[in-house]
Amino acid sequence: MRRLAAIAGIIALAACSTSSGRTGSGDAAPGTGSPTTSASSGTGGSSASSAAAAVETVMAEVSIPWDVAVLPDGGLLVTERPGRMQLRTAAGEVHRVTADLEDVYAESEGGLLGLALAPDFASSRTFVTCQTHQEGGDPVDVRVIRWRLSGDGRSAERDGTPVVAGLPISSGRHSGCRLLFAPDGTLHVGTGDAAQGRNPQDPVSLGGKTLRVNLDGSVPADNPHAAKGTPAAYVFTSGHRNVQGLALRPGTGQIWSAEHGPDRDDEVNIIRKGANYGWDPSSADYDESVPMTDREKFPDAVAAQWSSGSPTVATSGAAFLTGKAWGRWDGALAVALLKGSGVLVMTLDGDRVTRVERMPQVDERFGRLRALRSAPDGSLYVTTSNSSGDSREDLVLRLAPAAPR
Ligand SMILES: [Ca+2]
Repeated sequence: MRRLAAIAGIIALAACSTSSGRTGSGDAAPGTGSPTTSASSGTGGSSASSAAAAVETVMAEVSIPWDVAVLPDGGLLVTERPGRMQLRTAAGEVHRVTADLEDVYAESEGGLLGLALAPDFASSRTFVTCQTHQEGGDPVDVRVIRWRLSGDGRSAERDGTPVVAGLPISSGRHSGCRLLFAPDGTLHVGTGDAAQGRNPQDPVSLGGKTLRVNLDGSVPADNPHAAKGTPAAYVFTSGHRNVQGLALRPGTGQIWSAEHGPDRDDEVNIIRKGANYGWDPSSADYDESVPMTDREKFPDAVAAQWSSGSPTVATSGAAFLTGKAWGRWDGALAVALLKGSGVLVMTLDGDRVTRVERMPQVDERFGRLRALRSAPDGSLYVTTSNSSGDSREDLVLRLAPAAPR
């Protein structure tokens, strides 16, 4: 474990020495900023030496594990961005899941991305993925695909009809794409703006949005633009840059998101039906100097619940911590950081973020962190994101709840 952590750290340092040459929060490649979070986030706490015992590597030698789902029996299903799925059984055996992923366009930030189990997975074995799609080597779109996992977990059968398709793609930059089922059974999809200026505010573009769709691909009748017909009818919220995290707040129907700012202002938002989140880089081809939430242009735009300020930390996956074993962090929102190489824990009072701390168990120990998912037993799964190409430098970690002092 210690050796793996050290390797991850070396890789992160090596990657940081190269410039990605693009403006951005460093999703495709580490940014050039400090790997620590900004003081403006009100951080506190420091690494606790005793915390190391609470971190367990449950999968190694994986390549950009973009998302992880906890199966009802305690097993794990993992998507890897280069276009692979793996399963770890409850007994700890890891094997590849055979699946038709030939069409995945694994370039830039594109590839096999978000993953979510259907609410009835225990009986149906149905799950969904979000992935970039190519034809003849050319990127076509980002789409949500429905799958059925075999009884032995060794293969997945693909449904030929996408749940939703047509999410825009360009080079693969800002492809989104996070998936989350709400308590009412609808599927929420956090998308990226494809680094194209008009998408976030274009009502008929599925880029720079969150979408809400039924598992069978139909439009929920109470969607805000249901009467407009597709694709606008899929849109639940607009004005996003690149939604990377979606988390359901326990005991509520509330969905929180995390998204990347350009060279400032990563955001955590509450997703509200029909709302605009104020990103509009359309004044030039793709003008990233505009505010993440432009309330001059859009007075009704929803203000972020938390913003990184400058520098960014590259907020990625998000999950709520649950269970008394987390102490005062029970009910807090955890957000993984790519560039920031850690996890931020945001304590809430109602909807207000009252305190932001770095989680000592993983702080600057494992390089870039991407996905977060809470398990029913209160533990937290975290994936790293340090591979380049299809190298297998990454880990899936399990964190046992540990109350902060
Ligand atoms: Ca915003």
